[in-house]
Amino acid sequence: MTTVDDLNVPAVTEVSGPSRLAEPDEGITTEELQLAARNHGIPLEALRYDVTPAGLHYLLIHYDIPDLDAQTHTLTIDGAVERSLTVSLAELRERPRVTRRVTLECAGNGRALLHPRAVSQPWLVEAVGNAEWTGTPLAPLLREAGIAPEAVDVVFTGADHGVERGVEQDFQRALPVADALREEVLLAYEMNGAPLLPQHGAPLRLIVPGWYGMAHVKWLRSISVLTETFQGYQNASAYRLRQNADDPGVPVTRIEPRALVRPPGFPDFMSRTRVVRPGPCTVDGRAWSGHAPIVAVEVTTDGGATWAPATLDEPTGGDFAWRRWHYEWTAQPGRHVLGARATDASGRTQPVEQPWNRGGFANNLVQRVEVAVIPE
Ligand SMILES: Nc1nc2c(c(=O)[nH]1)N[C@H]1C(S)=C(S)[C@@H](COP(=O)(O)O)O[C@H]1N2
Ligand SMILES: [Mo]
Repeated sequence: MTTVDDLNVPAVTEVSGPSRLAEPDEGITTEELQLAARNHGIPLEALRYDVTPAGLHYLLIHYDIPDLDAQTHTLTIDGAVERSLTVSLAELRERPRVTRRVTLECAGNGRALLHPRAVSQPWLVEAVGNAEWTGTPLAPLLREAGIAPEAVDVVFTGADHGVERGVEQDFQRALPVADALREEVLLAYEMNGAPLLPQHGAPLRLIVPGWYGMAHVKWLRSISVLTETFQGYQNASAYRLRQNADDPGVPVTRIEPRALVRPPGFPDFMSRTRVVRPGPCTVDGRAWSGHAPIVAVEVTTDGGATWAPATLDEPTGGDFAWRRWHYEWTAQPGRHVLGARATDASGRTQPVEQPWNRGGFANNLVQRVEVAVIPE
């Protein structure tokens, strides 16, 4: 019989650490490309839309998209609660209905730009989207179940199943009880006004505004309350900020501030270098943070040597949605490197040196957009 140990993955005894680091001169592997082709990013020109159309929103799916039936799907709530609950999707739809605009960003966004890079989903900067999620708040359901006073973590289990670094598992992520009870956390069954698409978690997913993507468990089928810290793979092994493989690290939680430039002009097919005509050019983009509202965006047109303030547009989506900004640039002939730097109300900003960690998480290094200003 074949076991998970026979797969071309590290043995279970080696899995406490993060994924391997690429050699200094190692290009993107076929395995990384295979992941990149499954899990696409937002085309950067789609930063023009305040609400990201569902088909342009980034995707991250660890295993396979499971085959679930909205008519028969149920959610169970059990563990350290006074009464276990099982609710159907129809029952969830009868509960109070809330719609929120929420920016989702994968914790691995920026990973492939790190030196050395962790070999995993090789994101550049495009693992982000800002959708409108509709569902019912989680907290009242947890209160109805009656969380035990000694409860510590709430574990969310998806219906997808796979093997990761030798560990066979359902996709599971836990939140500390206090975070699970935050009023903004939703059990979402719609995205942009339509039932969830299969790839975004149909028929039910968790939305944890402000947190990196891994917390927003898709294909949600059960919620279990624990009286001790959850030791599952995605909390205890993956999604930790560590400096080396032996470092226990700290959990990845909220989204670090980031601004992205919507690339101006038109692209060269292969390099994606932008071609812009000389003269006035409005440079714009989006900025967000999961810690606190964005208070400033600065723009560079010389690769970070100098910075100028951008104008923030009026917020359009509440505390957890990205915000548009713009900057009037006079493009002079020649080569330029554009970028933007966001600062939030907590004082967090974006580094100009890479914030390196072993798993390549939360890398909010300033983006580099290569522009060639060429007369017609
Ligand atoms: N069940 C389940 N939920 C999941 C995942 C997964 O693989 N399985 N991926 C997570 C990660 S890492 C991210 S970044 C987000 C991506 O959500 P999206 O594909 O809707 O953009 O879903 C999260 N929820
Ligand atoms: Mo992610």
